[in-house]
Amino acid sequence: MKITNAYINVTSPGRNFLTLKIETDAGIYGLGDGTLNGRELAVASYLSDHLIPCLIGRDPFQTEDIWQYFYRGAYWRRGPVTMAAIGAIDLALWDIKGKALNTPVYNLLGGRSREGVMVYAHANGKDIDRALEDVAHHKELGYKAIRVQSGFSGLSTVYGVPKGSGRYEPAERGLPSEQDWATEPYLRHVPVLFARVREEFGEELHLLHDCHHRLTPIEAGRLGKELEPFHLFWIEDPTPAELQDSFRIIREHTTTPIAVGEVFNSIWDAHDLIRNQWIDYLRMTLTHGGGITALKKAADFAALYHVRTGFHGATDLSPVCMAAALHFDVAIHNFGIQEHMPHADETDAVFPHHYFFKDGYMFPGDAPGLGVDLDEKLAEKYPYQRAYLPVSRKLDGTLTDW
Ligand code: CS2
Ligand code: MG
Repeated sequence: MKITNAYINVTSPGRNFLTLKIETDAGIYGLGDGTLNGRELAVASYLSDHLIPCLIGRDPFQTEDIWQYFYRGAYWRRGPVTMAAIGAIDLALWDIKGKALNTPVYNLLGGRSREGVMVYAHANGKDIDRALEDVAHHKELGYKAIRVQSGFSGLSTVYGVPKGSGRYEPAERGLPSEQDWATEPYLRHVPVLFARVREEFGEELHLLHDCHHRLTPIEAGRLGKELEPFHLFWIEDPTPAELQDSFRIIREHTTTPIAVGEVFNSIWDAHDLIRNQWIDYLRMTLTHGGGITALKKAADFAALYHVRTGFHGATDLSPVCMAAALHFDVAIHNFGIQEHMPHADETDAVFPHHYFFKDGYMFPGDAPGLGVDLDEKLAEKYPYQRAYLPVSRKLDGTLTDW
């Protein structure tokens, strides 16, 4: 089998997505998600102008050699744009492989290790009472695990809480908005929030919280310790992870489990975190981490150190990435949990798929390949509109981590 053509599709059904389609001389095609929220066109150019010309004529079954060709062959290694482009190619090739062998991709990764994949939902509110209402709503929908974020007095906008009544969408059209941040009221607020959630819903519900890179290591240690009575499933991105050694400090102060990695694009971003057991869950996702070929190696390495997966699954990863994640999640042994932010209806219409949600779990479906498609005609109705993630400033105006 040979690759005969490949092209990108940029569409915006509810939000921007970049999809790669690879066609073969067997009439089989594969899809890959290359979406990099706020930088989609950089990945589009990296694919169209640099990688696709080198793809034509290759054997799509050679997932390992093609991965190495684009990783080592580029000379300039790693980075979110490069690895999202390689991730898109890799997902499309695994899609082709599954279709050609007439089997779901999970069968190429060891087969099903479990029936369904436990997922977690996002519950949020502008204050604790609203957040509790949203927890109740998602519990009603059947979720066994819920991430809880809420606003608190002193800040006009808070990460993870929609500004208006609409859905929380991590990207806004137009230039980046600026949001305020203040650590001290946040650190006072979060333990109160989770005391209320546990009081209202008891101990059974898995609770998660995203600190979104905003604390110093010792602040994260303090928060983790103060949350210990509420037995969280994890605190996420407690501190920026460029200095992996920061997590040693957090670990010395708390037993609250730690998840990190949605902004990672290489196992080298997590190497020390894993081998020192400074984290409990790796959040790297297939698109941004270089695809199934890369993440299978990362997950197997993590398994040696009791680290499980907890893939990123926000709406800025397309249904192609979600489908691939569910095939991966259902197969690997050290699966932890999968993030699930349901896409907008128009997104699901552009990306028809076999995966489905039922009673707190998701199932990849049994279609050959990844079990997701792209309705290119419908996609044309949603032209790309540049959008950005917000930036964040402390109350004194200092730019900080959003
Ligand atoms: C968040 C994301 O889902 C999460 O855990 O951190 O919503 C993140 O803010 C966006 O994916 C950024 O594009
Ligand atoms: Mg996050």
